[in-house]
Amino acid sequence: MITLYGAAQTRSFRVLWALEEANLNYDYRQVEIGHKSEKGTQAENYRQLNFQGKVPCIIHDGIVMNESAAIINYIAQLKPEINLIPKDLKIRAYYDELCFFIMSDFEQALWTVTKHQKLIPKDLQVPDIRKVADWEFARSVSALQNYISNKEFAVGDNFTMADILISHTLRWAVAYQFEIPQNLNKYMNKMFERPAYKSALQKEQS
Ligand SMILES: N[C@@H](CCC(=O)N[C@@H](CS)C(=O)NCC(=O)O)C(=O)O
Repeated sequence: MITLYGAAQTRSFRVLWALEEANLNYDYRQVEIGHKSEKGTQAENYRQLNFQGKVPCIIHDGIVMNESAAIINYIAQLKPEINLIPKDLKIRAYYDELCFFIMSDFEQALWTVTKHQKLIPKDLQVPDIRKVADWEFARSVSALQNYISNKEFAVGDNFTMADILISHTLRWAVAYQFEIPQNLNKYMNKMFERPAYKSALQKEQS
């Protein structure tokens, strides 16, 4: 059984969705971001699991993991028969490139805006950072537009965890009023029709 620590409208949704796609049993525990209370991410017992004091965090079979992209890849490998991660070396290389692009480039403008709107102390927030983020986002969304083009899935002919990473991050962009091109919008909405996405949403809201 996997234990997932998460919070609504955060990157832990990626893990919830991945668990639903993999059809694995799990125990979802909601924590309070930034709080020192018993269920807070700054509580001493939580920080012993995740010294970043962040979500997501999973515990499974004696290991603790704290990075969303690494966690969903791990989940994919627990159920190899579902093909949620490519087995072919060259396709896997492309998959990795795309996932690292999302985590190291595409996500960054969104994360900067999120932090400056609500996470970092008020006296450190720079409202004008939005201009820089808009510029950075425009650049990386154009790269993503090329990666996805008019494909149904990001990698190969079937759904993979890369689709979770990309469409979840696109949803984040839309929530923060970044404009996304039509092909990416279409791709994202198609992903949200998946039953596992809907189950994950329900789980997050319950
Ligand atoms: N690279 C990490 C980032 C995790 C992260 O920053 N999580 C945010 C929520 S999406 C968080 O817990 N923030 C709490 C904080 O910054 O105190 C991942 O993708 O797992």
